Amino acid sequence: MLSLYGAYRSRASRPLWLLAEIGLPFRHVPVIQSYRLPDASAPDAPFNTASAAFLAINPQGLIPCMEDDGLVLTESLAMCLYIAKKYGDSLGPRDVAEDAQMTMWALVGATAVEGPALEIQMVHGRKEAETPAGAASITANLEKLARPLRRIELHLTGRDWLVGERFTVADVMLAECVRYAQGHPGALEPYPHLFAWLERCQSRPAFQVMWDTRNAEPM
Ligand SMILES: N[C@@H](CCC(=O)N[C@@H](CS)C(=O)NCC(=O)O)C(=O)O
Repeated sequence: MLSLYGAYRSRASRPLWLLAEIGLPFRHVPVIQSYRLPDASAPDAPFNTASAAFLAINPQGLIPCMEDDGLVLTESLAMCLYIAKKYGDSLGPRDVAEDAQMTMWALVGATAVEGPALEIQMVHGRKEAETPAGAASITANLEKLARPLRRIELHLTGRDWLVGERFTVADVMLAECVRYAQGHPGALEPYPHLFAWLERCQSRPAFQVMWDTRNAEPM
């Protein structure tokens, strides 16, 4: 049985959403980020990214981590692609061209969207956002997002989904990268097709299962 290590309040949300879409039984091991604990090395600390037992599985000390039939993967988007291809049926690629497109969208998410979107999430909603430095950081990161989001907006004009006219792992991976910027009012306003696509993705029952489980976890 596939094992998925990582709290829902982490990039584990990506494979966890996908697993819920597929309905695949799996073993969830709730590893928490060590920086979220007052003392990660305390004897009663929960299983965390600095625990020796976890470092034996992923020496990078990062979640998520996946094990399936002896294969260990780190990198949430690599896990998503693997799970979709092995277990996902139409959520995965039907041919080499779709495979390439799904890989492309994963890389757009990882290299162009995730970084600035996360920066926006980290500043937005905090007191820092009201300082000149915080506001400047949000503006700079919105500018960094402009090119990839415009690219996605154009692609989704006249399309419901990223690849193959159906919901696939590409939508899971990219939606979970774009989500970080979603809380900032106006961040997605210039991109109405992207905004509508994100709403379509997030209204799926499997997303809701993942999201409700995530929100039930302690902050
Ligand atoms: N590129 C990696 C990033 C993994 C990552 O940074 N995970 C964070 C949680 S979302 C983590 O484990 N942080 C723990 C730490 O920095 O000690 C992926 O997508 O899986």
